[in-house]
Amino acid sequence: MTTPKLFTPAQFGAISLANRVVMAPLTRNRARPADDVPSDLAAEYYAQRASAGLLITEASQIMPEGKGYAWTPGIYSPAQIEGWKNVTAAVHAKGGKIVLQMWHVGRISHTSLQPGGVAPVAPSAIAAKSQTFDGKGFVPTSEPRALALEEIPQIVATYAQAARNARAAGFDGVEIHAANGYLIDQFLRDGSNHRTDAYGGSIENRARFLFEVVEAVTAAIGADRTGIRLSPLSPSNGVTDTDPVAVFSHVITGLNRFNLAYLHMVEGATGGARDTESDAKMAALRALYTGNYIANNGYTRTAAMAAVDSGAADAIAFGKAFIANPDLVERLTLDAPLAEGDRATYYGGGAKGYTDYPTLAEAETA
Ligand code: 8OZ
Repeated sequence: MTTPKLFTPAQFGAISLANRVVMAPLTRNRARPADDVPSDLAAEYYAQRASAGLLITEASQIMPEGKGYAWTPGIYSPAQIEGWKNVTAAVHAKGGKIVLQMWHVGRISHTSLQPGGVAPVAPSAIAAKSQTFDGKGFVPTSEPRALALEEIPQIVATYAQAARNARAAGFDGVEIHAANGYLIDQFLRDGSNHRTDAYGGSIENRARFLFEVVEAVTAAIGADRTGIRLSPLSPSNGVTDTDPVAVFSHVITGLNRFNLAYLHMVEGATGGARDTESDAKMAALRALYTGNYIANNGYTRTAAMAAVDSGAADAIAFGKAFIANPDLVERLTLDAPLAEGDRATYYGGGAKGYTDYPTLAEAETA
């Protein structure tokens, strides 16, 4: 029997993957509260999962204003860069590859998480119908302040600086988080972007911020080390849009010219069930892309193998399955049973539910 393509190597730009099973970005809220430095346990957590073809880190804020939840890590301070060095060294020591997901939450934040307790920033002063976690409990997201036109270039430049910081921390590359209703997605959608300047109105204008970020990041560290994640049909974080297929047709077509390491798409509703209507729309959007394509959302082993064998995807990102199965690649290879994660320890806490899930071999000898 030939090896399913899912378990064979791939080359994504400058990054060589040993297989096509990717660990999706997973927010775990365990960074050091005082300064958003990745947890001391993060190196062990990621290294345990290093047999993935590629690890994508949890979303990490590019600047203090880009933070929207308690205890998420940053990639802007020297201490954070040092903290991430432990992670990349541990993953590389085990032969893994790891990219950092760069994040600005925009309006998905709360004044208590912002420097000086001020309103978070967004394309327009429209509150999301969403909630965030402030360290004590779930709170409604705060009404944002609309970014002034003059402030936008600085945020674009901060993405580029974050990408340079990620490389300084030893990452193989970065993933631009343009999904799930955060800042870049807020610019794309007409429900959250009511601007009347060059960044609002037409689809071209709403996509301007995304393309400026891609331009700046690829200029800073190379397109062959830059990926991007989109979630065209996801209602995450109160996203609304009258014509997402038109918006993302423009975005995906425009991304082709950059020759990125990869495009990573959340197919359908993030973390939700798959449905045939969104599958048909996603297939049409996917067909527009000419480069390496990572598919995500609810893939079973069988569906993942079929998607990669058929060329529908070049790799598959698994999220929740990686929480409780550090050796997910080995389990998928063997068609072994998968462990179930404990939701109570997904967000926040220490080693429990983070670094204490056994591999299959450890579980069998325990
Ligand atoms: C779960 C909880 C908090 C944030 C995303 C970064 O949805 C997130 C996230 C997920 O992309």
